[in-house]
Amino acid sequence: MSTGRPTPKRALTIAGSDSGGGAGQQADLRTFFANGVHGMSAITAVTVQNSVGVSGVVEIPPDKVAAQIHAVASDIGVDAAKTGMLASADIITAIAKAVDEVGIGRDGSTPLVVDPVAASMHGDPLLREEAMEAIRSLMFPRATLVTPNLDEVRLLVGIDVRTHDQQREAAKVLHELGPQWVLVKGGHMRDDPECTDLLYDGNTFTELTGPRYDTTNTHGGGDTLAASITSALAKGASVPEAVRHGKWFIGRSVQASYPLGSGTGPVSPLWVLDD
Ligand code: PXL
Repeated sequence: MSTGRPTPKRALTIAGSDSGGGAGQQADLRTFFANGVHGMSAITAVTVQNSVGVSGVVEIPPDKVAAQIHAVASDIGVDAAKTGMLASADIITAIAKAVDEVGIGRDGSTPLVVDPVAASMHGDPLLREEAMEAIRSLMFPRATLVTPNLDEVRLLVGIDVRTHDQQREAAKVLHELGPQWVLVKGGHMRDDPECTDLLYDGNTFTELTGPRYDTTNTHGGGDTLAASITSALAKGASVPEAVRHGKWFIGRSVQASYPLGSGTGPVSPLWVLDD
C-alpha cells in the first residue's frame, strides 16, 4: 500500500531560537504547521531563554546562516520566507546576499516578510545596536512586506507614534526605505481601546482594526503574526489577503494564549486542534 500526501507549500524562517519555546523559530515553525505549510529554518542565533527573559545569546557564524538558506532553497524550494531576530550586521549582510542568490525577496519571485525584531518583550536586546542600520539598508529594500511595531518604528525612523495620523506618517517614511508593503502594527498604542494596524503600499492606506484582548501572555505575538502572513503568502495569497489572514490568526492565537513558568506565557496556535 502506498502512503503519503502531496508536498505542501514550503515556508522558511530566518530567525533566532528561543529555548523556552515561546517566540522566535519555535513560534514560527508551529505557526507554519498550524497553517498547513512545511516549515524550514535558518537559525541566526541561539538564545538562552525562559518565560522570565533572555540570559544568553550565541550567534551562528554568518556563512553558516547563509549555508542553511542555500541548503533548503537548492533542494526543497521556498514558497515564502520571513526574517525575525537577525542579531548582527554581519549576519544581515550574509542573509541579503543569500536571499538574492536564491531568488527570495521583492526582486526575486519568492515573497519575503521582514519583521525588524530589535528586543524581546522583556527588553532584552536581540539585535546589536549598530545592526538596525543594516536592517534598514539591506533588508527593507528586499522586503515584500515589513511588520514593525511602534518601538521598532522609533528605532528605524525616529518617529514616536501616538496617534493614527502619526502612524500614517511613519508608514510613508518607512515605505521610502524600499519595501513593497508596510504594516505598522498599532498594538503598542496603549491609549487605543482597539488594536489598529495600518497597511500601506505607497498609494493606499488600509486600516485593520481588531479587539484588544486582555492578557499578559503575548510572548511570540509578533512572530506568530508574521509567520501566519508568510504562510498565506506561501499559499499564493496577495499581501492584503495574507495580512487579513494573519490578523485573524493572531487574534485567535492571543485568545488561546496560556500561562507558562513564572513570567510571560506565549500566544498559541494550539486552537487549531480544538473540535
Ligand atoms: O518575539 C520576538 C522574538 C524573536 N526571536 C526570538 C525571541 C523573541 C522574543 O523574545 O526570543 C529568538
